Amino acid sequence: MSEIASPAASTTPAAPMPMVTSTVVDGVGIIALSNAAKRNALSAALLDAFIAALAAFKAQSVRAVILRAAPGMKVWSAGHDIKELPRGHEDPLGYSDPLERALRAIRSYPGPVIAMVQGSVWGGAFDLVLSCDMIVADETSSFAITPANLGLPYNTTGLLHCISRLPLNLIKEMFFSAVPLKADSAQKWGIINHLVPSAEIEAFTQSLGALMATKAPLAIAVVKEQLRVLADYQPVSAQVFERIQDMRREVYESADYEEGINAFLEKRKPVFRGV
Ligand code: LCV
Repeated sequence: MSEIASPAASTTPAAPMPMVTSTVVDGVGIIALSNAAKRNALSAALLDAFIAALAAFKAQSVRAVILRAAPGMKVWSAGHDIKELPRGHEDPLGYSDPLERALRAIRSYPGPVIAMVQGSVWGGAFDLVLSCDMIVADETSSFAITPANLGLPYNTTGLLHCISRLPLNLIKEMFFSAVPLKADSAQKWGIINHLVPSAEIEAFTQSLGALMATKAPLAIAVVKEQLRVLADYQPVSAQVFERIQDMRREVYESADYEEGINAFLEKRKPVFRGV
């Protein structure tokens, strides 16, 4: 019988836990955000791992994807990693920002991407779940968009994502108050497709994904892409776009934006002075 080598005394440090795990179950790709210590804050490292997992599913022609938090997490995602937000004189949500790249990866995936939400969703993570094709959530879910807590000028693409999904009065209340919207209100406003009890949400979401994975993938992909192009189509003149960028630059170069980030890092409430 071959000798079973005893594990060598580990001299090398244990490999860090992956921030994202992925698997395929009955033809459905499942990506779980797994950085519990940082409440799944959307750091460049986590988002690059997410984008890579999605690309791997695309290469394997996985027809439906579920995006979830690892089991047992009370926070689905704490939103953009505030520690990685650029400080002043740089657009905090520019085209090449890792969060924006992740949103585009979801919206261009040639199959349904279902956000399965348990726990609280914050800030840019709200944009992330809205960019998924549908949302299944349980009674513990809540949804908040929080630039007003940071003094951050949200970007036009993100506002367009909201406008194409939600009524203006709800968008304004969520952006201006930064108060989390609870599950029952999210269902009432049509943010979530299905409100499912915690005990049933995994099986429900898996069966929805598995059902869609049996349908014609080319027909689904072409409808998804048409809906993306049509929903994103908002003719804006160059002058209007430049004016919007000017207005946003004034905000991300403001003392309030500095104060918002510093207050978070110093774990205190921000004091905004409108300058
Ligand atoms: C980095 C974090 C974060 C985090 N970044 O746990 O929408 S916009 O425009 O605002 C956009 C730019 C955006 O998405 O901004 C981020 C918006 N997110 C938020 O405002 C949520 C900030 N986080 C929280 O309010 C709390 O962390 C929640 C309520 C999510 C969870 O509270 P809980 O008491 O369970 P802690 O606050 O103790 O956080 C645990 C660790 O995660 C880090 C936080 O700094 C702490 O790290 P340390 O243990 O090193 O202190 N963390 C949490 N959120 N967005 N890091």
